[in-house]
Order: sequence, then structure tokens, then C-alpha cells
Amino acid sequence: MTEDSSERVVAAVDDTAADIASMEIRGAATIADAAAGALAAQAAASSASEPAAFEAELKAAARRLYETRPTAVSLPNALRFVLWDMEGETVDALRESVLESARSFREDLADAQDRLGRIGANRLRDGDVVMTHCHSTDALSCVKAALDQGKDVSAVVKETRPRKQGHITAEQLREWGVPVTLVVDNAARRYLEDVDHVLVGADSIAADGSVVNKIGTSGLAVNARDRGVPIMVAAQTIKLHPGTLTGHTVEIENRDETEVLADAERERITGGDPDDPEFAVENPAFDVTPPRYVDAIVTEHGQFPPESVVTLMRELFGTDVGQPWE
Ligand code: RUB
Repeated sequence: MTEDSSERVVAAVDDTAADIASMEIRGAATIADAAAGALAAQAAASSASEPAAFEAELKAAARRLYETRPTAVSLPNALRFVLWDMEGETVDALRESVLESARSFREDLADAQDRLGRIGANRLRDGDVVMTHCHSTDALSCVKAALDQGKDVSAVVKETRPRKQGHITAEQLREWGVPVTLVVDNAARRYLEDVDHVLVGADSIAADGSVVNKIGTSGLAVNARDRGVPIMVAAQTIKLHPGTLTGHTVEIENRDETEVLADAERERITGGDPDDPEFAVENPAFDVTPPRYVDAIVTEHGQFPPESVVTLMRELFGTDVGQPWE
């Protein structure tokens, strides 16, 4: 609960926010889906008796969710879509509008991923090998659609330090019967010789076509370009960052250093001084791949060269999106 009783945030919102922050819920599309679900839970459980109090609660819930992870734009985009549609003269009407927009947002999200997958699958030929980085449900939907089209696909899966989300990718691909070779991140260049595509997702795509994704994506893309392997980014349009149209930059999340180095390891390196001022660990979660290293951005609206996503962004978002939870 927030302190101000006119802005009660229900436990489901607090729990979702905590799960997003701790990465129990992770991956841009999954975060967006959970955030819309949490707003619906807030609307359903609200005990507000006045429309203004109901709206204040929804905005407080959106703020709570917004503050959890800064890089994936799908989170604020999900909050925008749901709050934009909040309308009505009574609490019941407002509630109904939020429940309906959250439901249709989540449905569209799943549908967009399926459509994107079918488009991405057209780039994959029978017998192709893809190299993956991290765990992206958008990227995996392309593989799934290719399998559904009867193509054989195999994968070289990068472990993806520090949290090893590559293991989730490997598990999913094995469930679908895809042969997987798991490699440490440092082995990527060696294995690029054996692959036909680098296939990754995105957390945010900027107006100039830069792709923000899990740390290590940009190095992989540079190596892939050097080896002549095409780089395909699978990203629904909720990954387009409308703020970059008006000069905002994408904030890169820095996570806790214990994800990189356990306390005992740190102690060993610093000779037992936990606060050694001469020793630092940094843990940026994402990096930026410039558009010149990306061959195609595959969305539910088709595939685009990175430099042209700006047109799509203007069409879908206009130029002034605002923050309806403020
Ligand atoms: C996940 C990550 C994924 C994108 C796309 O990072 O970088 O590639 O979020 O995922 P984290 P999806 O594990 O830090 O959330 O395609 O599922 O939206």
C-alpha cells in the first residue's frame, strides 16, 4: 500500500513490481503483459468511491510499475496504452474501460508476437542455424513459426552472462525439438563460422534504428558483421521508443554487482576488504547496437531496415506521447 490512502496500490501491483525488479518476471514482452495485468488487478480490486480517486489509484499503480526497470520501453508503452483508454463518468465505467483496454492490449501483444514470428520465419531456410543471445520470446516466435512451417532449424545459444538467460532459451528450444549447442559468450566469434543468422530480441529501439538489448548484443553484432552473418532483430512495435523521437535517450539499467561477483569472490580479490576503494564492479544490463550492424528489424507490421523504423514510430505513436501516470 502507498502511504496516501487516496492512492491505494493493491498487493497484486506491489507483487508484480517486485517480481519485475527482481527479474522473476523478465523479458520486455513478458514485462509489458504483466504490467497491463497488474493495472487490471488494480482496477478490479479498487475500493475507490469517486472517479478522481480511482484515476489517482491507477496512476499510482502505473508509477509503481514504471519505476521498476528503466530500459525496456514496452513497460511504459503498456502503461500508456491502458491509461490512454481510461474513460467514464463513474467508477464502474472507468473500471470497465481499464479492464477492457488491459484485456485487448494483452491479446494484441500475443497476436503481434505470432504475426511477427511468421514474418521472421520467412527469413529462415530449411536447415539453417541461428545464434541467439539472452532469452527473447519475440526471437523465439520466429523459430517456432519456422518449425511450424516444417523447416529444420538448429541453434547455437549464447549463455549470456551474468544471469545466463541463454539457459531459458536452450530449455525452450529443446522442448520444441531444436538441436542446441550452448556456448559461453566468449566463444561466439568462433561459432559464428557455423551459423546462418544472428537472431536477437530488443528492449528498446530508438528513432535512428539503434537497438537496445541485453549486454553483449552489440559486440555480437560487430563480430557477426565481420563474419558476414546477417543480424536479425525480432521486436514487436511496443519496443519502439517514442521518446527518442523528441531527443530523449534510452536509460541503460545498471544492476547489482553481486550478479557479476559473489561476496566471497570479492573478498578474495580485495584481500578481505569489502569496501576496497580501488576495486569496482560494473553491471550494465543492456547495450546499444548501432543501426549499421543490423540487417533487419522484424515486427508484426513487416520487416524494416533499421533506418526506416522512424516512419513506423511516427505512424504508431505520433511525436508527443507523454506520461499519463504523472
Ligand atoms: C531480456 C532481453 C531480451 C529482450 C526481448 O533482458 O534483453 O532480449 O527483453 O525479450 P532481461 P522479448 O532478462 O534483463 O529482462 O522478446 O521476450 O520481449
